[in-house]
Amino acid sequence: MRKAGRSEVTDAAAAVRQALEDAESVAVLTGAGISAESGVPTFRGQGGLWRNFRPEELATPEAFERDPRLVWEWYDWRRGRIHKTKPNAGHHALAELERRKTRDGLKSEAFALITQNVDGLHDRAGSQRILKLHGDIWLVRCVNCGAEERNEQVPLGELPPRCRCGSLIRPGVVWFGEPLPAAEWEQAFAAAAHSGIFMVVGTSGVVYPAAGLVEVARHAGAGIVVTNPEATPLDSHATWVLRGASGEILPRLL
Ligand code: BV8
Ligand code: ZN
Repeated sequence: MRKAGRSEVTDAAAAVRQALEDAESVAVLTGAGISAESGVPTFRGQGGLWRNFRPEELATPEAFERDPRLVWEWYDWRRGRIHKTKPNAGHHALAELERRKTRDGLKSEAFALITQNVDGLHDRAGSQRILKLHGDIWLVRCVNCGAEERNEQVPLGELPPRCRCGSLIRPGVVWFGEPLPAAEWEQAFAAAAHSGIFMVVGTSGVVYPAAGLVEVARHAGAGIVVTNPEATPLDSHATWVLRGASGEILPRLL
């Protein structure tokens, strides 16, 4: 993919800005890349590795079954990293876009933020309608009695944490091989299927079914905007590709 020069991005950004203005409904799919400028390591970029493990090796029920303490050491380390960060201009731009699209109290479906991220930075940036497809690192759940609570303690202390009922507590995230939460998936699917503009920000587009939402939107006739400093498999579906960092590109769309 040819590196678009500054002028091409500006022209495309102008076209996207107009399309966002005109769109009846906007849906956005974000991945780890939108949090990169906040200092949260992405999964597949540099720094995505921890003690030479790949995320696919630790973010699974089998890994937790085999060594719950090791998996919790990874999550405790990530919680500690995320705890120190704050939302960046990209997160804030999406919260502002939502305010603009829903300002006239238009139907709340006018805007949907669909995220694969578990870091909670969209919440802290003030986004309201957030569909968390892969859960939330600040939620913990008992594997036995299902008791779920928000836990923002950093570090967690005794690992793995145990529930009052004596069973193991797990992170409230969706692991590989696990189904996505049904309600969030259905709402995300509907948002993609009814979107006029579908934005894809900071995702390598390799994890399904989340990445499949782009095709749902395209089949529904949505304009597809991909924002990423690198080329991704989703670029082939894009109406516009804005090559660059989301913290720089998204504020320029407002
Ligand atoms: C499911 C939560 C079915 C945990 C995550 C073989 C065996 C088993 C399963 C499969 C298989 N083949 C395919 C599958 C399906 C599997 C899958 O897709 N695997 C992939 C790896 C091939 N999917 C699943 O298992 C899903 N479940 O299919 O269930 C089912 C149905 C019914 C009943 C039973 C089962 C569940 C997937 C969810 C996994 N959980 N996370 C945790 O966080 O610990 S996925 C993980 O990857 C994160 O959620 C992350 O968000 C996600 C995707 O990664 P990205 O967000 O894209 O991040 P990445 O690092 O890859 O890319 C960052 C991008 O940002 C890059 O492009 C970079 O260029 C860009 N960037 C960098 N800087 C910036 C930037 N962009 C903008 N600005 C910048 N400044
Ligand atoms: Zn319990």
